Amino acid sequence: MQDCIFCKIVKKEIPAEIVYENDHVLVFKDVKPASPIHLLLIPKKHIPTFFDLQPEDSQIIGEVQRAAATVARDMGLAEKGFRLVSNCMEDAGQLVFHMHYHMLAGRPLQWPPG
Ligand code: DGP
Repeated sequence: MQDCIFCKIVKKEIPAEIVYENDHVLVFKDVKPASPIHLLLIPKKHIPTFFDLQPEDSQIIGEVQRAAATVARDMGLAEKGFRLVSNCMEDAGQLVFHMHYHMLAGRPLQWPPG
């Protein structure tokens, strides 16, 4: 999508610190980290929110989640773990309308979140 910042990162039109990429998934560092490790995991396909998911997107979303495990292992998080969260629309604080998961790790995290 033309005006989507994450689509521009996918197309390498704007820079990002990419840590993992495959045909369907891109993982890069969040520009405003909320924890020592804060990554964004996105489908390369432009899907604005969960409400836009189509049946054929199931595999892509599964790949995003599997990429979380791959990246976490590579980053040495297999022992301590990580949190994966996705903000969907206004009340959750979604700012970028290209579906994404935040991977937060590297410190004990509070629960419930604010
Ligand atoms: P959310 O509120 O869930 O939509 O989170 C959007 C996140 O995206 C937020 O933590 C900041 C991050 N972000 C926004 N623009 C950019 C960017 O251009 N580059 C990177 N790396 N992260 C961005």
